[in-house]
Amino acid sequence: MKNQEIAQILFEIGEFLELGEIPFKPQAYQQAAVAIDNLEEDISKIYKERGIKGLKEIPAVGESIALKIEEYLKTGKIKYIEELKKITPVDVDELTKIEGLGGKRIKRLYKELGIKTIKDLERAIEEHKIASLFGFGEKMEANITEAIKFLKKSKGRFLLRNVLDDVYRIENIFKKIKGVEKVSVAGSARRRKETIGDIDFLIAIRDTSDKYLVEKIMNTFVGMDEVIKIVNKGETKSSIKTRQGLDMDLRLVSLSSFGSALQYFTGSKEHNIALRRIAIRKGLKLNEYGLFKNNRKIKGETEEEIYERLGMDWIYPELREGEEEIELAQKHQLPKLIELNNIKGDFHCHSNWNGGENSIKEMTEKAISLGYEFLGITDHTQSLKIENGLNEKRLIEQRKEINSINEELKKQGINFKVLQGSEVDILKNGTLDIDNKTLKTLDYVSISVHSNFKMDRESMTNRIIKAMENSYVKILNHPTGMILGKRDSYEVDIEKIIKKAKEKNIALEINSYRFDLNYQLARKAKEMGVKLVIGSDAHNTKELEDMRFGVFQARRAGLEKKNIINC
Ligand code: DGT
Ligand code: CA
Ligand code: CA
Ligand code: ZN
Repeated sequence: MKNQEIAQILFEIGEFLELGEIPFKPQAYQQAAVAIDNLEEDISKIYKERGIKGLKEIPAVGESIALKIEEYLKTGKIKYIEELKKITPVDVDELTKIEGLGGKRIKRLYKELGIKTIKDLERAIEEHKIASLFGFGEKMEANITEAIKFLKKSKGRFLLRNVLDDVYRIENIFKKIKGVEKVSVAGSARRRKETIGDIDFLIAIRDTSDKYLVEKIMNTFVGMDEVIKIVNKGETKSSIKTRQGLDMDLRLVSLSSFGSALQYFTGSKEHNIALRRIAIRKGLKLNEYGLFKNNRKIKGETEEEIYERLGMDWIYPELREGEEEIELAQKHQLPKLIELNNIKGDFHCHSNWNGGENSIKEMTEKAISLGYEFLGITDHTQSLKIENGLNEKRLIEQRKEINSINEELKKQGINFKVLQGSEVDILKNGTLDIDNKTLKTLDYVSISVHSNFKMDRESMTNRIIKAMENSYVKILNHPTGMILGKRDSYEVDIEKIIKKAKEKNIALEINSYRFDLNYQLARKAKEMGVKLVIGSDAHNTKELEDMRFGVFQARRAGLEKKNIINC
């Protein structure tokens, strides 16, 4: 789907317009961007079926924006943004990647300090000029400093969340070519790693000397809409760069080597090295072309036969990080990993009672369409003032709405239950911001740290432990505070937290948006006998589908159905 790409570009236009003195317009572009990002339908399909008129039916999209979308769908670019870039001296693309910097602030930094690039910004920070800017202050200067560091650290890697649908789409393009026998993504994307350096595709055909077919496949690859640069085009390997800046490799092999090539290019490198060593010990040689004995190929067509010949079970790609997976596979003790369809419901989502965009009813309908049996609504509580968090009184009102939806479902004979949870804020001193009398009326209580991140390790640990003492608490959300690609975790003794979770029978959350609790920590929790919960943290109906990314993370941690409470 082109939705995300288009939303991104409209958003950028909005940011550029912010820099000029054009009131009203920037918001129009940004509102349209949000609406398109949230669309369930494929925007190209809308255009194909209903033309400009269909586009204008999208909220916030008027004539002029609709025309730009049309231009993009037809030509793959929007001239307007190139023009804007030319007349704007500021590197908006780069600066907006800094968490906390939007169009308005970038504009002020430019107007008041002449900042055009991250380099300029770093210099200004060194000279301590940001803090003294009206409305910025010490705190924001510190935050920007952190954000720049963060950006540099994660440079060049993409979130799996932002590329996986493209991967599926491209796989389908290849599958449609006549003569293509097998198609798979390999590399870190197949291992479902949360960030991806580049994407590796693998295709098998019967006869690699079929020049016509080889040419057709490679042309299809380098001719895809999103390609802006052909890095290399050959007969067995081609590489391209997409408009987003993502690199993709395609390798073409014969069917008889597909298994060994898939194994090799799936990696990880560490896993491959360990596997090759085992082959050598058995007097064999393993490479991307096959498994060899005395230079004679004995296996290669499937991964399964290669692992089997090496004396172990086939290993899920998600586990191939060169840790304990090979030993477990040799002992036939690999876990049976959790799957998306094991998930019976979601314990973490938001409605329009506070930060969310959709009503409880809409969220419920979406959850039913996902095949769930329950949905827990966990709106934020009162301390989160910007999000209009719920206090005791509003929680009681919300209960009425949830009850009436449940009655309606029952009347219609639908086996589904909406639960009233709450994402209760853990205050600085470790108390919860909702009284026990009200907590008792909820179906379950989940708790989160949302403020005062900069505490020392001991205070933060004690703060969370104290909150976990409350006997209504069933779930600790995003226990480390990390948001992948945006924010590091706060200082905390996570082992102590895991122990406490075990003692109080509290589930720790794998958050599908934040990737908080990386796979190592989730695995540790499992080993310590703690239950986990996968939460989408959806703020609209579409984001409920992000559950799948939490499931990937759980699989990387080696978790089974029985380790996860929403199964
Ligand atoms: P990425 O792209 O940084 O997210 O990570 P990967 O794992 O996709 O790495 P990539 O794209 O460089 O290579 C794909 C796979 O190919 C990798 O997982 C294992 C294999 N591979 C690449 N280079 C080497 C190597 O030097 N030795 C071995 N044993 N395997 C390699
Ligand atoms: Ca890769
Ligand atoms: Ca690669
Ligand atoms: Zn939340």
